[in-house]
Amino acid sequence: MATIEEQIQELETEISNTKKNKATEGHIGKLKARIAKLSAEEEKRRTASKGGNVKGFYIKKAGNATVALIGFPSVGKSTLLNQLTGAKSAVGAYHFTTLDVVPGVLEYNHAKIQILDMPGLIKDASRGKGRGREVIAAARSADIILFVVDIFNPDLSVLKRELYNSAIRLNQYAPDVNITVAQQGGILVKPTLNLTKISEQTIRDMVEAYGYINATVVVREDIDVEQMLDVLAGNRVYIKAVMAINKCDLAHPGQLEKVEGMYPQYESVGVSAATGYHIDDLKELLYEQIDMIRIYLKPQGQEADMKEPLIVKRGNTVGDVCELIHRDFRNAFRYAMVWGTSAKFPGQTVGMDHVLDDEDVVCIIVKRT
Ligand SMILES: Nc1nc2c(ncn2[C@@H]2O[C@H](COP(=O)(O)OP(=O)(O)O)[C@@H](O)[C@H]2O)c(=O)[nH]1
Ligand SMILES: [Mg+2]
Repeated sequence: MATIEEQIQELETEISNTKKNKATEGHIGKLKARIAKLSAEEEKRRTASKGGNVKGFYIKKAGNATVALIGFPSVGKSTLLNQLTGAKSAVGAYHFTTLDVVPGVLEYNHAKIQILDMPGLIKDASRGKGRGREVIAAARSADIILFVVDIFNPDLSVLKRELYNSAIRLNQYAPDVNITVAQQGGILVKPTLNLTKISEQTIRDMVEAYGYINATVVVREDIDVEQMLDVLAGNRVYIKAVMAINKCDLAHPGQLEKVEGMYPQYESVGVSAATGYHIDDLKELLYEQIDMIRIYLKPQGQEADMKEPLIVKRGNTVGDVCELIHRDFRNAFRYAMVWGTSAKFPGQTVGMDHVLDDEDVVCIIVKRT
């Protein structure tokens, strides 16, 4: 009996020996679904034998959001961390300076953004090379990935592939597909729109190859084979990614534009971690990405505290703010008054469902006990 690894190897060989075209799409999809299934089993076995979580650097989440610095050795990640946060991560003109994940905190507009300096993520990290597995585990838990590239050597393809193979999806949402297990009836595929990148038959074959016998698959998005695999595997994390193009102090005119042109999919800033050039622009970009807003609280009958805002996720409501202040605030809630851009007029009376805006002033009125 072949081991799981051998079975995966065999399926991968079959895929690479299969011509890729419309006619073989379904077959390849099926093989990939089988690999996904086997990989999931292998992962389960590995974590079970290690008694739970992959050990390594477990970094406590701190602040309002976490940013992971990802880039090849010597591109300037540690220098950038020091520049952004004042943390002390060893800087060296040689590879593999950073052996452990070093956290620092960037305070910007009152938001506290935790930044993790990762050991240089290298080729085959997803297969456990170097400290790869641990680095990936830390990256998976980040809210934002900040790619750091050297302007003289801006290639990212290896790193992108490593992250992709580690079930990390960048600047993408989870596909809008639902699989519901049924008692009978086989596999039913129900698209709610016209599918142009994958056939219903391929979806059915893949779901079956993954091990479902009876299931309804509702597809609300024009997905491709890779996205269907993401749905089946179910372990993908979806993370925002932006880019810092470093060592701009040494660049020639026009060079930054060239590198930016290589990566239209990422918002980027050209910086110099060594001189501090455009570091404020990078802070602003990170702040925009974490999508937090500032809420100033006004105790009833008093002035609002305009010094220390509450930092909350954009889209949060008055009810969410109540919960942050105190567990019992929701129960005791009567109404709130709001000043700022979310209010129709200053001091508007609102309920718990009212969605707040950046820099709103909120006064929450609670029942007397
Ligand atoms: N000229 C220049 N050198 C830099 C810059 N950022 C980092 N370096 C240098 O590049 C080398 C590697 O930096 P380091 O931060 O250790 O890179 P890491 O391996 O990605 O953490 C060090 O010698 C740094 O002084 C920069 O913006 N400009
Ligand atoms: Mg370093």
